[in-house]
Amino acid sequence: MGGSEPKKSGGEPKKSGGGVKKKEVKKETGLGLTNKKDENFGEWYSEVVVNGEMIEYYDISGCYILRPWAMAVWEIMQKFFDAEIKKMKIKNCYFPLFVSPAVLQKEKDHIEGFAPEVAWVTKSGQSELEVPIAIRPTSETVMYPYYSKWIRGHRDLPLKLNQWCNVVRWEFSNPTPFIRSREFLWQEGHTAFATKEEADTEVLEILELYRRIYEEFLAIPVIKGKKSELEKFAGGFYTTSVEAFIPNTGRGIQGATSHCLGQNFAKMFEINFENEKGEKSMVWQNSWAYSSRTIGVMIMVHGDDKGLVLPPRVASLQVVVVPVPYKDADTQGIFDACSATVDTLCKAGIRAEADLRDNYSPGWKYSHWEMKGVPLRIEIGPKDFANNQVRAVRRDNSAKTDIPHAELVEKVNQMLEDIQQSLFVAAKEKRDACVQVARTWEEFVEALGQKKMILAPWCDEEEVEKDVKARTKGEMGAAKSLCSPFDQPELPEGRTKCFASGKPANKWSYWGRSY
Ligand code: 86X
Repeated sequence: MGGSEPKKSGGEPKKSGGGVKKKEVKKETGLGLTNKKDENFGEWYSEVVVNGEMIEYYDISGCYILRPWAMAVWEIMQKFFDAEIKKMKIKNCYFPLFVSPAVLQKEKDHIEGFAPEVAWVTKSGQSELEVPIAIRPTSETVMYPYYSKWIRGHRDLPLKLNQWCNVVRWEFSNPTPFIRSREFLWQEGHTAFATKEEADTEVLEILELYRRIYEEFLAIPVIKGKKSELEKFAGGFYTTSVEAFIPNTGRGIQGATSHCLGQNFAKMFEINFENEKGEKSMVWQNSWAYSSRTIGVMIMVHGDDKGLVLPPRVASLQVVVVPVPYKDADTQGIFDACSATVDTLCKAGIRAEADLRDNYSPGWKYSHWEMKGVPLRIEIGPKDFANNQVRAVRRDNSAKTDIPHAELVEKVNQMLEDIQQSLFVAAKEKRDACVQVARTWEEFVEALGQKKMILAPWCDEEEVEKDVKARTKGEMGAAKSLCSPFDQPELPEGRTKCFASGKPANKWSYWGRSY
């Protein structure tokens, strides 16, 4: 199992771990985590993705099996995003997985830096292919030749396409399930407009959908902003992103990107049209994507020492109902009450199931569903049964509430809402506690050492960012700019100095180590 490359953390499964005590607990129940989130984050993560049944490790390093429990989260987000982009008149399509070398090379300027990550098919059976074929790392070069063909006049615009697909980037630095894998799932949107204004508007509309995926579905606070010249997509005009933060590692993580490509690709691929005045013009393009990385961020932000914690809106199972029979109780009555409870909840549109297996104890089932992160557990024992009530236990804070059967749907809906909200608030408080304003280099270095995300006034010069990277290089990786937030604190004109160069600052920017 696992790869052959050396690993830093969180990447591949480890054979052993934990002390004797923890192992004993594990033996008793067959459940539980041997690593604690705050003590050994990387190991905790590798363990939780497997024990929570999100991932199975595969025999190719950097490739992971997405189990139904993870795929369901992906599909819930997909359903939302797909419906929203359809409202924007964006249409789905599917382009081939394979790219000819000639087409891949067309965009050689920005491919150059990426070339080592491109995977190639060189053989069929035992015979060498005459021309090796690349596997798409992204689809600009695959799609844009056909944009050139399909766009002739202004009536062909805008052209707004999206595809849900997999891409392959043969990464060499420590692979981590969901966060950095060699194959991943994403949607990639590629749109073409007659005017810059239309393109600019769409960039922000899509970015808002990405914010909503993180904040409203995954309950993760993000910062919307613009990437620096060094960190933007080199082939594009400007890059916007939503940035999340992982408090345990003190690293920022790019959540999704929405690029305005300007007319760079239109030039390369000759995507021209005749405008209303009969003149030849070049289209303005955007591209945007979010990937299965979203799921990894969710696990890292919300998971705890008992396992996954799924926000209700993305949980394929929102409520698990567990019977708690006693020797001399009416076992059949309790089991029937569980089934009836599930029926009532499902009819109200709540995703609920009963765990009626008779070969596991209630305690084992509690641990199992806690490990899998189900937001709410309902227990029905003899006393609950007699009183025509159920006991609800929240996954996020273990709070217990007795609910009379008559109020079941109303109360459960309320609790799920509440869990969703609490997870967001808790994540935001934790994130905010990690944000540090730094006005000088000394403050910056100190905050970086404390695993903070740093908000600093900056002169916005590329050379200065390169210098920051060079000066912070080390075992943990260099610091870089994460984004310049759209929501800018006040910056007194001419009186604020850049934290790194001492030159006049012209914007606030977030900085930190990142994934
Ligand atoms: C950059 C840019 C862009 C469409 C997006 O971020 C949104 C969706 N694409 C992707 N990028 C590359 O262009 C790239 C190219 C090659 Cl050849 C590669 F091996 C890796 C890459 N990684 C990122």
